[in-house]
Amino acid sequence: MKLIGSSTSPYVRRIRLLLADAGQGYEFSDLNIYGEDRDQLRRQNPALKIPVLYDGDEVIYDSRVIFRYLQEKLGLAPISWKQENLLTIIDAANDSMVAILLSQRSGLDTGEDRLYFNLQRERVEKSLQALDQRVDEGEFGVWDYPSICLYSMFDWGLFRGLIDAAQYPHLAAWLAEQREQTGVANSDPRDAA
Ligand SMILES: N[C@@H](CCC(=O)N[C@@H](CS)C(=O)NCC(=O)O)C(=O)O
Repeated sequence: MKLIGSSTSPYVRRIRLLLADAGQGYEFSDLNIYGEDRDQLRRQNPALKIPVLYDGDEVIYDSRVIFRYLQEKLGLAPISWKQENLLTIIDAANDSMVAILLSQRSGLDTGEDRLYFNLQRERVEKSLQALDQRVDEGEFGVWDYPSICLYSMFDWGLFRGLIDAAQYPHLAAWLAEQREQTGVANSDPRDAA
C-alpha cells in the first residue's frame, strides 16, 4: 500500500495511526501540497485533497472512505451509527479549523466579526464541547478509529494554536493518556514542521 499525504495533516495522521495499529506496512509519500509538490497532488486526486491510498490497482480518496476500505480489507471492527455521528462531529471541527488556518494564511483576520468566521468558530467550539462531554461519558475508552480521529484532530488544533486546551479539560486529559498508543509519537506533526 502507498499513502499519499503530508506529515502535518490531521486527516492523513488518522490513516497513519490506523495502519500502525493494524500492523499494516505501507509506503508514505510526504507532499507539500500548498508548495512545491502541488503538481504531484494534481496528478493524484482531482479533488486536490489528502489522504489518498493506493493499493494495487485501487485508488481511494478521503479518509472516511479509506477507513471503510481498510476495515473491509484488513478485517477491522466496523463502527456503529453512533460512532459515525462522533466522526461527523470530529470532521466538522477539523474542517472548520482547516478553514480558519487557511484563512489566516491568506492574510485574513479570523477574529473579525464576519459571518463566515463566526460560523467556523462557533462550529469548532460547539463540536469540541460535545466531544469533551462524550469523553467524560466514556465514549472514547477504546483506541479504535473514532478515538484515532479524535486524537489526530484535537492534537492538530493544539499544534496550530487554534484550541485552548483549558476549555476542554476532559479532552485534554484523555489526549495525555493516549500518548503511548502505537504510532502516536512518531507521527507528531511538531516533528515535521
Ligand atoms: N474529507 C477529507 C478532508 C481532507 C482534507 O481536508 N485534507 C486537507 C489537508 S489536512 C487538504 O487536503 N486540504 C487541501 C485544501 O483544502 O485545499 C478527508 O477526510 O480525507
